[in-house]
Amino acid sequence: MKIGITCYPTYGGSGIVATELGLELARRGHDIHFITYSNPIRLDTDIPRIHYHEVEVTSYPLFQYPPYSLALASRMTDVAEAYDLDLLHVHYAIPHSISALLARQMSARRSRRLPFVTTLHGTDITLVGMDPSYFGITKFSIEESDGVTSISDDLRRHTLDVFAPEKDIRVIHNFVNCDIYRPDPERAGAAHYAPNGEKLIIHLSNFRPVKRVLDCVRVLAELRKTTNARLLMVGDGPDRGPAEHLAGTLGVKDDVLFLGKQNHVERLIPLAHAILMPSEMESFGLAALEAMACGVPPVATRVGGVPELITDGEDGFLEAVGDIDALAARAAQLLNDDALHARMAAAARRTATTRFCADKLIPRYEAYYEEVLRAGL
Ligand code: GMT
Repeated sequence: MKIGITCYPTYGGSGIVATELGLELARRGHDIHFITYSNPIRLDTDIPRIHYHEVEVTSYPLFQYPPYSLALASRMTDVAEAYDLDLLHVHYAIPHSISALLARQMSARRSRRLPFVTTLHGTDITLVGMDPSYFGITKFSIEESDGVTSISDDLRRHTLDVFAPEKDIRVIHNFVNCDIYRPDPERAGAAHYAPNGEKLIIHLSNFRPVKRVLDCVRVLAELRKTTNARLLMVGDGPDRGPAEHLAGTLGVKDDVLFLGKQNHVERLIPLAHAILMPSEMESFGLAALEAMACGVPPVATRVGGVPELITDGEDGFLEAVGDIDALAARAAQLLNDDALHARMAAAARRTATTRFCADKLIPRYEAYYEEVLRAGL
């Protein structure tokens, strides 16, 4: 198949899923055309069958907000025609599915059939889409999509309840490449971050308020009362400054290492003994899955689709949002009880490999594309 993929090319779960999906599909022989405003972060464009088409958004003094959605729709239409695309797959509803809808209509004028699949990732539904200024257009874009997938049952339920009760929405969970994300029993390189033999916990996110990164710092401060531990903070975003400030205030500045955006998180995650994901909301929790594939058990909050990934007490721990004491106690348990850690690390890897490896989930996308293509005939 020839597939156009659009996503946010920056750091963030939806862009990562879209990029990894494109790479996996190309490995399986499909021609993949990324249509975005810049090169997606994890995308190596010299891979066979991977193509990249930049969307240029021309500015003009009249435009206070250059109309990216329109430039994208135009580019989608042109790329579809030039490369004979079979369908578009857009990640994150706003504004990508509306651009795809326009591209479908413009292509029809040129006698080209161009169906599109929208994958809902989370905040496009639970936060942004709920805002009154985007609600109507989000609902419309879901209704008009030729196919809709959701990355968890929880997100599907929420979408049906709030946006589109009649829509057939397929759940295709997040996936991970289990060959790239794998345990490193030696934790080679950990000493660089833990020169005094500290145990490491890690947090990865885009540092948005929904991730509650300040809770990570509070948990570390609490954890250090019983455990010689350090926290690796990977990523960047609006709450990084406040988190750095809080680390100073709580007296743990030297034990919270802010590493910024990292291109090879698969090298960092296996160095940790646990991952911390204290989010306010998480439709799935891709970072936790990546860690589990590395045999790093998660200490997370019981929200959204997270329980579809983590079984509390077996392959990770789930606690209430904002319960710093409970999160710190769980992390302490994992870091101080080697037998428990070994059992949970193995269970976490097993969950990733048996249920969420790319080779299990990618064929579901392929089958869904075929179904969408057949449906319109
Ligand atoms: O978590 C974020 O803020 C990024 C966001 C995105 O769309 O880029 O992530 C969402 O998509 C991920 C991949 O499908 C999911 O694993 C995350 O759970 C989801 N984030 C939220 O629901 C907050």
